Amino acid sequence: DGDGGNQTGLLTRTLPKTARPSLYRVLLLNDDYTPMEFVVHILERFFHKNLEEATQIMLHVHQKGVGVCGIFTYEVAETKVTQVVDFARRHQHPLQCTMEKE
Ligand code: TYC
Repeated sequence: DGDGGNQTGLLTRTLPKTARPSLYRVLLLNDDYTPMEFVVHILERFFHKNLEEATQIMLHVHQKGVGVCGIFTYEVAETKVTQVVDFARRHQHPLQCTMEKE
């Protein structure tokens, strides 16, 4: 593996190269009904933010309409979106969470 002949007759070694996975932003969207404390709880529970970080992100979303909760590989991002939306629906809140390629 890695040793190759070429037209020069020299033996060269090919370095193993690992491709980086594509990354995805997980986004929270603002709405008029989901309580602020519930959004803070989501950010603590699913995105491992402390109270200060979670409050900053929640207020950013409240003021600007959208904000980034975290950046993950595809399957992790997809799982976060599902967990957040399921948790919000179980508590009867309309909170929307989505993902986009970085
Ligand atoms: N706008 C909501 C309120 O005033 C709070 C909120 C913040 C809702 C962020 C969703 O992603 C959200 N209660």
